[in-house]
Amino acid sequence: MNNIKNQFPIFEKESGLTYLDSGATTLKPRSVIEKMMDYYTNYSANIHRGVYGISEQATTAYENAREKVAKFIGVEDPSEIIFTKGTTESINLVARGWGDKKIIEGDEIIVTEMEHHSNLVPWQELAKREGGLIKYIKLGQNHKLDLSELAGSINENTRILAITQVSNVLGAVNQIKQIADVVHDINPEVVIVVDGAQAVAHMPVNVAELGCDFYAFSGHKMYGPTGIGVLWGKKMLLDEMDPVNFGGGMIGEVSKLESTWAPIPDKFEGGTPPIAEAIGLGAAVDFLENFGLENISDQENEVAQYALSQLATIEGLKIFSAGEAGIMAMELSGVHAHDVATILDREGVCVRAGHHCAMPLHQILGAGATFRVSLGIYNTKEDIDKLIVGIKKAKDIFKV
Ligand code: ALA
Repeated sequence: MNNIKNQFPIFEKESGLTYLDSGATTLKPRSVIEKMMDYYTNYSANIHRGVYGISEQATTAYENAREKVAKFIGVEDPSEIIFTKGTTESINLVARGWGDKKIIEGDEIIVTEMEHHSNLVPWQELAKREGGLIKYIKLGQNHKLDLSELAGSINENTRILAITQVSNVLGAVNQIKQIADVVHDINPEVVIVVDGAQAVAHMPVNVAELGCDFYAFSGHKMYGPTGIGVLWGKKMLLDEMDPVNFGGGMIGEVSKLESTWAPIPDKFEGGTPPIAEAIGLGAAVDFLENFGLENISDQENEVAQYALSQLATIEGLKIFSAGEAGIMAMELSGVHAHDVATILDREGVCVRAGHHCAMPLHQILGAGATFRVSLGIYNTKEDIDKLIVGIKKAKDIFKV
């Protein structure tokens, strides 16, 4: 993976850029940008509507992207891939489309203490609407989940387990297969919804092997465009779900007072979809597969281990990380996370600061705010050296 930065046009303009915020969004490779430009320049027609050449070309490109995404996460039937705006919309679709129909008073929804608000708030709201109960899997040692009480928390009222595959703060990788097995041994009916936003660009994912029912992720965190995401669901569940976005393209028949719905995936893709974005996402899949997810994971892990070893030498730095998936949040004693991030910015180093859309987790960690390093395919040990210099400058400036 030598000279990978050459594939990202942003580095031509910003040669001093040290981008350590891929958990927020990844930079975009030339191949993705060009694929989208090609659509806009050469065949920017609407899909599924025209019988003329460029509309059919656009439809084919859009549906090819769906097939690529399906293959990418080990799904045989591309109609199980629903294009959404992103992970948040995907999870909200399940909460509304499946949850509103199926959850009744007294039903239990299990979440974990490390969830991003996207995989927490939709379930809180569903529970409020339908009279459900939210229960938590707690954080244990080493910034990993404590699974010792998992079996005890599942019962005949459990309907949903909503869990992230990779924490966007701790980088902890949850063993979804192992967790799904425990849950389904006790109650085979539990629907397992996995937030894969921080996983898909960093490790091979096969949803059948994970044993989950729904899997959600975003294009822009996997070198694709913003405005496109994916919800994968088992066909049986998607078929019984209600659509939540009504209008053109998602109907079967419409009469003056009643309508029926198109089969999946169209049922959930009302209105003109993000065509260029879907095509760009297909190119992002090609980009990732060209390197191989195993190779990407190995390289990111090597840089992450180097980062952890270097960060450990800085006095007053508390690191909240399981040391996995290239994600590590931290706190510098006596300096607010936003101040650290601002000083790092002056050094050309981009990190995210705040609660990273995980307020309950930060309360549990006892941290008001943290700054977070999250790696991508382009990061090197030199990037980490610049990070370390920047954190030391922050210490000097604030005299801590
Ligand atoms: N969810 C994204 C992050 O963790 C935005 O930064």
